[in-house]
Amino acid sequence: MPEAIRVLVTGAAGQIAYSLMQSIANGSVFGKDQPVVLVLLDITPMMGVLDGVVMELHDSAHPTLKEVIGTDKEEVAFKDLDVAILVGSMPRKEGMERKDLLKANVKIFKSQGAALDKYSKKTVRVVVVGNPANTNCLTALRSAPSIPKENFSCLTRLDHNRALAQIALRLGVSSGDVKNVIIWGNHSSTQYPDASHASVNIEGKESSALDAVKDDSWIKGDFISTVQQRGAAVIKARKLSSAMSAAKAICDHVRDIWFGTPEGQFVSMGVISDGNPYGVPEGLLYSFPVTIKDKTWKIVEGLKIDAFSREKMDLTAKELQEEKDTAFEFLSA
Ligand code: NAX
Repeated sequence: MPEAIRVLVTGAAGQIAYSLMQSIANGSVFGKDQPVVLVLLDITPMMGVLDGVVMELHDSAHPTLKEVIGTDKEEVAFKDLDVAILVGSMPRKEGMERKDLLKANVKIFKSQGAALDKYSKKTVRVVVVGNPANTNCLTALRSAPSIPKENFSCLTRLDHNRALAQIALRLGVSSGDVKNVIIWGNHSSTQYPDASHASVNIEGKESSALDAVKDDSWIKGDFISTVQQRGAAVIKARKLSSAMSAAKAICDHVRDIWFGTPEGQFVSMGVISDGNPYGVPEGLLYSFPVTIKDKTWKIVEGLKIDAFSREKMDLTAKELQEEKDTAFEFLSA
């Protein structure tokens, strides 16, 4: 058996974490032979609830779960981490301005970034889920200067999976038959779900998604808006935000970081835009198509970008730039 890895989940008393932990504990993310110490962080008023979660994890009797630690202290939570999954954030409350929301989250992710810097392994892989996920990830990255920027990413895999599913539903195939959709930009309604590089396997025959769908107006219209608005649609129906699908997407994202992406496939992930990839301004945490090998992502190069895509990619970059500017005012304050 290899040495146990330490994996932190924040927002651990919340609904996404509740759906997520079984998969981490049962070996579906890091492998059936990889022991895991699961560290769970939430805020002090949630410690009673967190006790219940810890009890349930013990009661699940997973052979790969070496230890469970529930805490409200950052110095305990961030110690010697191999993986940090930052789910907890300040939710938008009624009457709250976007600026106030950003300010509250800068405070949380500045503090957690500093804790990563101080207590975690320099090899730690950090995945930010809590919204606004891209900008929270950028804040944490900025606050952890001793950890390589490439170790940080934010979750846009749920949007990616939603895009796969919409194409699969349209064609009557399974999501596993569709690959290489792209989510560009922000995990918000300005994101650009792009099917123009996707392919589909229908009865053993591979073709481009555009040729298989044969409906350009759907690809450029309802497909995009359905994926962009899917989170809101789930809230409207369930009266709660996506949790099961979000947890599944986190597992997909972290598993791909750990084991790499399959040959010939890329996935979407928010990463730093250093080097101006696809004309996206430097220093944004922007979702790109990536491949992953040896726990290191690489942005897919050379994809053709037409005028329609360009406009949508720029629009979501503009929103991220504005979020960044506001967040960094608070960061340096
Ligand atoms: P819940 O409200 O159920 O849980 C959030 C938990 O975070 C609560 O237990 C809360 O006490 C805790 N928390 C708050 N501040 C904290 C801090 N400073 N340290 C540790 N814990 C803290 O929300 P849930 O539905 O689980 O969603 C969690 C986050 O994921 C939200 O920000 C949500 O917007 C975001 N999402 C992001 C997605 C993405 O694709 N990036 C998709 C799903 C989800 O909407």
